[in-house]
Amino acid sequence: MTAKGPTVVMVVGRVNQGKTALVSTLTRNNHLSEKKDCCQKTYRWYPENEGEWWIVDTPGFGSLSYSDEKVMTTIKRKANGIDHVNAFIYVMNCSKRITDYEIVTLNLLESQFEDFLKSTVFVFTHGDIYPGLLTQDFIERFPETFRDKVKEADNRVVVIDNKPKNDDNNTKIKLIQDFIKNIVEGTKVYQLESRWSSLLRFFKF
Ligand SMILES: Nc1nc2c(ncn2[C@@H]2O[C@H](COP(=O)(O)OP(=O)(O)O)[C@@H](O)[C@H]2O)c(=O)[nH]1
Ligand SMILES: [Mg+2]
Repeated sequence: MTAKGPTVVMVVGRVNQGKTALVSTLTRNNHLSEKKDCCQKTYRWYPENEGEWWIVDTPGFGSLSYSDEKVMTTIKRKANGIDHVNAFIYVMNCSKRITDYEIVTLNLLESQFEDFLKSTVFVFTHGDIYPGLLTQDFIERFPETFRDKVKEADNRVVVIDNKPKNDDNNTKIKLIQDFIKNIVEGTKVYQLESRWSSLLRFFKF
């Protein structure tokens, strides 16, 4: 476990999947952000009886304006007083077909964060298109290569709607929190890099 500091949850994924909207949902900041910039913002999240958690919204992979390498450098760097990550949320839009790009992005994250999937919850946004969907049935429909990734994450999958007609996300939020609690109880903590070492890596010294 890390010496001190809050539980830090980093929200990652490809662009335009609902990462920022999910952060709003989780932190109960109910308005959805329509902004599409490449910035990394940290929010405080107070899950019931859990003290203070921090949640980091990150720029997405697969953007036309930023290379994946630049996004990775941003993600791996200490920023806003955050020097470690305890768990990740990998966000995908469940109304879109799962493509190989997703596998490429997951492989990239796995290459940079040891045992990435062991510390990850998969959250699917736009869940309103599948009302009453059982998560197990949803997982069964995944292409095999992707299903293997999810299996490595012990099938931690949550489908959520960031724009619910009536505010019924409490169970889903609780499920995400419980998954994260389980991950955090393990010993893995990801230390982030100083600005200097991330620059060195960027220039491939
Ligand atoms: N209907 C619906 N729209 C969503 C949901 N989640 C995100 N969006 C919309 O999808 C678009 C992309 O979301 P955003 O959070 O900016 O994606 P990001 O690039 O991954 O941060 C925005 O227009 C959001 O308002 C959802 O669960 N349902
Ligand atoms: Mg965003």
